[in-house]
Amino acid sequence: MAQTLTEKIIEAHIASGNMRPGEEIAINIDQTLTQDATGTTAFLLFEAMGIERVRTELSVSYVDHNTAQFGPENHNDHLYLQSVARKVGAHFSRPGNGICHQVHLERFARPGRTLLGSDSHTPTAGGMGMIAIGAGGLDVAVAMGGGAFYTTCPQVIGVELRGELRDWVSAKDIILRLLSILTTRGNVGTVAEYFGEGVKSLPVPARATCTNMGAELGVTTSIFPADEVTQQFLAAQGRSEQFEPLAADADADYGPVTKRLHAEKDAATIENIRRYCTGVSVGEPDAEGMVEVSFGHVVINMSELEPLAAAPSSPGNVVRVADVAGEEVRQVLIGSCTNSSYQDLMTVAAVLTEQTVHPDVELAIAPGSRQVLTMLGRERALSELVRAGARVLESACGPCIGQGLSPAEGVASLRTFNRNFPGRSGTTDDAVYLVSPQTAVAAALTGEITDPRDLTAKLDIEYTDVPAPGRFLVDDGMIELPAEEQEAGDVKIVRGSTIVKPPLGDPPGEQLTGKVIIKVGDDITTDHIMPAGTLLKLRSNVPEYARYVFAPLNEPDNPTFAERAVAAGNDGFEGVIVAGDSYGQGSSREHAALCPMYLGIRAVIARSIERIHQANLVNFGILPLTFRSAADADRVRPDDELVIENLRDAIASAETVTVADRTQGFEFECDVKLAPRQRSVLAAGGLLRHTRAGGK
Ligand code: MIC
Ligand code: SF4
Repeated sequence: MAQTLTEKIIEAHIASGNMRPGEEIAINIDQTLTQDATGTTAFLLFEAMGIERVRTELSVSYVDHNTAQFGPENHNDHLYLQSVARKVGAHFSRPGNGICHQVHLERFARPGRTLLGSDSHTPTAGGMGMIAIGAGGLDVAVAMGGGAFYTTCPQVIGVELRGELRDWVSAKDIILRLLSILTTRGNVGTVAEYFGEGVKSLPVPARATCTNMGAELGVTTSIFPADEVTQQFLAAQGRSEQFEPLAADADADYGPVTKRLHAEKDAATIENIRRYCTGVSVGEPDAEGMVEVSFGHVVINMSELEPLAAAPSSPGNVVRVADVAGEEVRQVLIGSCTNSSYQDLMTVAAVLTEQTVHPDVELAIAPGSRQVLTMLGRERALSELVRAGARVLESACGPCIGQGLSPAEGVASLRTFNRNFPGRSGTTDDAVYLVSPQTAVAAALTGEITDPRDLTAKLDIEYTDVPAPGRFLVDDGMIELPAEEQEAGDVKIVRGSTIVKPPLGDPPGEQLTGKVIIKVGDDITTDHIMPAGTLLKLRSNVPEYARYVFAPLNEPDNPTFAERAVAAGNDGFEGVIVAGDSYGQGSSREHAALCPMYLGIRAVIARSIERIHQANLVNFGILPLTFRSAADADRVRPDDELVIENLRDAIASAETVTVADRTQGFEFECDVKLAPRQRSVLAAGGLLRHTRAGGK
């Protein structure tokens, strides 16, 4: 039978299960990637599993998130990560070497392989034709130890690219268009697979922009075929021998894909699906106004694309740049794992040549890797950026994760990043637009949102096409190799006092006697649950970090979420979080489960939960449940006492469970959407206990 590329790679790596979409499968993992903000916990958990050496083909530990180093915490983490990598057999990419996804694409990503990374943007490497999936650190630790990765066999959504991008329009506009069609919700358990005659016109880093920001769709991963363009990229990186041509079979079948949408609230999305998808059918609204929309595959004609932006404050809030043009801009930031490649930054430098940044705009640029930065220097583009007035930042995540450069109050900030969740920039009520490098640099010159196609008329700037380099500057001097196995015993692991062993979960009791500690609405991200920014340095210290769970939602003069959870625990209750649709969007940070678990949270009841977060909840022994009806979700209130009887039986096998709201005196049904292995993990009190007890 004809297969998609996703199916081919999964089939070649399947460890257990049937390849039927929706069923649980386990896949063997060739490579892993960790970064410092999630990696310290991942390696501490790896150590706690009692495995001495990594058993993958390649494991790379990057330091790119926490590089500001206010206080000793960050450097303590770096030294721990460097020494533990040496000992257990992982490569170590030193701070300054670049953002994990950019460096991995340049130096390690390989067509046909599988990669599991403790960062939600791991799918960046899908631009190279590999299956690259983001997961919690504990899942990555298990994979480093040679364990398979358990997930739902995905349904493959086809994204056909036709035509060719016009001048000033870029890969960022492709993924923003896709976000306007598929949205940030309702794509759990799917993979976006690109195909079609348009693919060949996109260089690998442009493909990686699309697969990177695919994370914002909530898909398991995104993937491009591996073709002559991939071959050329690998050759230019000095890795020709790693090329393998890969594509879906010509007659591979995509779809049909079905989405449940609200006939009125999602009218614009339904319109986009009609416009950009094949074989669309829209059903009749049910009692709640929801309709089933199904389609064959997405078709994006790149020749018709125009510059787009994700307006504040969601990556799914896509608008035409032309429609917001003229809005005043005070800050422009170019970088992040989405748009910081050599070609991206050379394009920016070409626009800035002989120009000066608008006097009212601050422009900062973070090259994605040391390779990009040194090449910009060699081409004299770096000096042109600096001359034009750009502030050049180190090759790291920096402002993307709120590490500095927070915008002033009430001003628009244009960023080439992938997330504009409220407050993520470090400024409350921020107004962050996500745009392409072309649109970003246009605003840096004009001081207002500008369609970059207008630059010629406005400033007499002609479009410059930057070709893919025939040879990248390859220097792996900042990637340390691990100690040989026989010498590993002599390596001493450096443990600063701020590195605290993560707590273990507990097996469930006979009954859950819970209290609702918080009730939140739709689209709650892990940035709401466990904010990063200035708190990021607390990642290796769960008791400290846990004080800030749901910090952005705490109300002044009232007890914090952490205080309420602890008080409920002292009164004999287990904590419950009640949420709306798409709970746990965004990052892979397992602290959004680990810290609530530390505070006594034992269940999350939501309308729907995103994939990585659902897995993290299970890994730390928190029961994820979904409301069967919107009316029940509306009715439950904060502080209500909720009881689930026969909890262990429910975890073992139930498809639904009855929750008694003792405060209001009513009962409601929830779905228990757990794969068989997740049930065993929960019964054991979390993945660490499950693995220690010999579980797979
Ligand atoms: C992010 O972009 O939110 C992060 C920071 O890279 C996270 C990982 C983390 O929280 O450490 C992610 O995307 O998974
Ligand atoms: Fe770093 Fe931002 Fe990419 Fe996350 S999204 S890995 S914080 S650059």
